[in-house]
Amino acid sequence: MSDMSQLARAIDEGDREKAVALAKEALNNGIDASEIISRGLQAGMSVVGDKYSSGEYFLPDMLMAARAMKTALEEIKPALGKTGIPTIGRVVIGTVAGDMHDVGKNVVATFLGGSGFEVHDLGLNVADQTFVDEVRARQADILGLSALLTTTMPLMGRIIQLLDEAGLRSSVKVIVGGAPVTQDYADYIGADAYAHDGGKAIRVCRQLMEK
Ligand code: B12
Repeated sequence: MSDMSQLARAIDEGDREKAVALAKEALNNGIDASEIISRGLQAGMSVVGDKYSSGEYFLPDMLMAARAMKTALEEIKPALGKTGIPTIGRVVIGTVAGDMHDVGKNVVATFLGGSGFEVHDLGLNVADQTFVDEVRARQADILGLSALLTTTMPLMGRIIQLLDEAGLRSSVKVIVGGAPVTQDYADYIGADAYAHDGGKAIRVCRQLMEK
């Protein structure tokens, strides 16, 4: 009998071998692949996100969990058939132009990818218009903008303005983050949401999808 909470715990512990073995066992026991992903892998990553947010976990814990998740996911992928990995929503994310900081953005992208979002990471130093073009091309539900410098932060407001001018503002939720960014600043530039770290970003993005 496969217990999805055991699989979630293996992800939480970053135990790659155990996660793969439990995922295989669940498949052999006839459990649906999408259920293994949502109730096992994604559930585990949500716990990791919360622990990271509360300061119980640090970056290496989250990276080990993400690695365990990725390997177990590879094991399950063939069983998903044509339906593919079930996705909660489509996210386009990147660091704004002139900003070469991408460690935090990568954490957020990994967390969101690991918790069931389809993530299109545009990288760093991304031109304003590229965000707009990619939101349109990918039909993104959420746009994530990262800025680590006080000098590049204002570009997030500019991108929101460009989305508006392109007629895309009502179809995409914008979430902003980065060390100097605050909830007040997010409100000031008209973003839909702000998250202080990758763990919170999972919860906030899930809430955005419910709206
Ligand atoms: C590493 C680093 C660099 C590296 C970046 C390497 C890389 N590939 O990212 C390098 C060496 C390139 C660099 C360069 C510079 N840096 Co620098 N850098 C840092 C440093 C030490 C750590 C940043 C980091 O990786 N943190 C770890 C991650 C995990 O945290 P995080 O980025 O905050 O991300 C988390 C949250 O903010 C949030 N988040 C982040 N993005 C997003 C996006 C969304 C959508 C959401 C929801 C959440 C979210 O979730 C993340 C995960 O939990 C910071 C200091 C600091 N404490 O922040 C300075 C810092 C950001 N740098 C600074 C400066 C000044 C510079 C330089 C101008 C230095 C120089 N004179 O050349 C250049 C600028 C280059 C450029 N054009 O961007 C200043 C910025 C000051 C300011 N107020 O603007 C800081 C604050 C250092 C300081 N105290 O002076 N830097």
